[in-house]
Amino acid sequence: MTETVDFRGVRLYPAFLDRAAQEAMVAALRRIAEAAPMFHPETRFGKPMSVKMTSAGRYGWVSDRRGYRYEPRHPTGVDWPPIPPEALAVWQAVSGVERAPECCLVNYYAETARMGLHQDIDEADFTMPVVSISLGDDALFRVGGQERSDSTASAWLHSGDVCVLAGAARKAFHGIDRLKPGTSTLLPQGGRLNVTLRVVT
Ligand code: MD3
Ligand code: FE
Repeated sequence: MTETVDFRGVRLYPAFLDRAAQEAMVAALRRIAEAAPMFHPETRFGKPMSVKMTSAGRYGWVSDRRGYRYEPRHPTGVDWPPIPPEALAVWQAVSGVERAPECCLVNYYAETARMGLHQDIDEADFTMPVVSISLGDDALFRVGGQERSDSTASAWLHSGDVCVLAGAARKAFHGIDRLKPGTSTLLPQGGRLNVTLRVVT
């Protein structure tokens, strides 16, 4: 079992997935993107996000001019594909809860993509953790407190790292400031994939 590190209430499992497990996860994510193609969500202001996204599970996360929300179908109208067993196994190993995740959100960061500081508060039950899996290039992760004005701290996330956001950290502001391109050979085109598993209802 891997050691954990506490980073501002975020439980980090460095190198939780070995190379073979990372490759299997990427293959599973490619199958998700074949069924439910990645898209650049639009912010409330109509500006496309730099990160591309898709989802698996009963609910997927979408954003457009109508706002941010979970939807039972991809914008094209197709059902989201099922959450892959490889991702469910990570959830079962680290989440500490009995409920199964209902959304597996897949984020793709090209070299220059970033994600601004935000909270994940569109879910109904904040006693349910969020589990995140990093794949590909290193990413500079920033986490603060429950108020946007709270001080923040940063750490690099590496391919194969898993984070568990539970307790007070569940509602912490967080974001991805930048990638360090060329730091991983996992994805032939470079960049970074992040998987977050969530209970939505
Ligand atoms: C800390 N994704 O999809 S994952 C997101 O790397 C998101 O793609 C980032 O933020 C990414 O919403 C960060 C790690 C993460 C996820 C949820 C959190 C950190 C969190 C919720 C609360 C605090
Ligand atoms: Fe988030």
